[in-house]
Amino acid sequence: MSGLALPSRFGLFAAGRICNHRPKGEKTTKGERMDYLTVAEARSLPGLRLVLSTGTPGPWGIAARALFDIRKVPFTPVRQEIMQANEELVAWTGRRNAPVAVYEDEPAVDNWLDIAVLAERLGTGPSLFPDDPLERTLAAGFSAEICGSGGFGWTRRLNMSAPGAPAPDGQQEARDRMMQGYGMRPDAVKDAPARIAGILTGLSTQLRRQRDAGSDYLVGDRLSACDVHWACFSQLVAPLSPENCALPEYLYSMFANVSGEVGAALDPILIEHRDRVWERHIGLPLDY
Ligand SMILES: N[C@@H](CCC(=O)N[C@@H](CS)C(=O)NCC(=O)O)C(=O)O
Repeated sequence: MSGLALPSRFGLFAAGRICNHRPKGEKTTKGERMDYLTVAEARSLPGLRLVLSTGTPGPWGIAARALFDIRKVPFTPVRQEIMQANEELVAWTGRRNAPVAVYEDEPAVDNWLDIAVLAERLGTGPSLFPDDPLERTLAAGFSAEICGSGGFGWTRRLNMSAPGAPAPDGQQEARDRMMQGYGMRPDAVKDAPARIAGILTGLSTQLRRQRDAGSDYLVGDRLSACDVHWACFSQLVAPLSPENCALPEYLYSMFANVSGEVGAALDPILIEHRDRVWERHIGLPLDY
């Protein structure tokens, strides 16, 4: 479908938001519209199919969506159920979780870098990577620190989801099982705060340098994928306001529960930056 048909709350950004298929009109738990096809409905369709977790603003998925939107790549959203086996998805893509991007009959991709590169290749909107090779390396490095295995998102997930942490009703066991697949080990939980704080400090140090040099962005003088990655992943330590992103109560308190060295490393410049990126480049409110 065309972005022009979207509700006006998307504002100017609607012109760039071009999911090409929203046939079902399903409402999410917070009543916003983000319509997904099932795997069975989507797998034979042409174009880009983007598998996303329904009912949860998983930062990897939200970032993938934002990158395709910014590059103006139309996609069909496809449903993944968090913590579930997602057998049809596995049969189609070899993946159980989200996001997964499948373009035409090409192999599915699920890694943050492969997804950003696919968006760059298919799209026509502003580039997601700096032109200068050294700046590009730095930008990819920041994205790796934010999204990569052992990075900010990965480690914060361990930090938030230690056994016994809040889970949706009756889903404690499923959550703990899922977390085994995301590196849950006692030593990983113990070491998580220092790792998270270190990454936050790296990002805020860079943002201060950039601000002193007159730039609003992490690298160079324009938006890169790493800015979008930080904006989307920042929810894990500083949830967007309920007006901008309504979260289930358990998720909001989990995201907002920062203390100790993580809290101390949460420099306001990190939040100013992510608010600017959401407002200027991604668009609010966030539906999911
Ligand atoms: N494939 C991604 C990571 C994806 C990921 O961690 N997905 C999580 C996001 S919270 C997910 O799908 N969780 C729900 C589930 O496992 O069912 C990457 O390698 O960059």
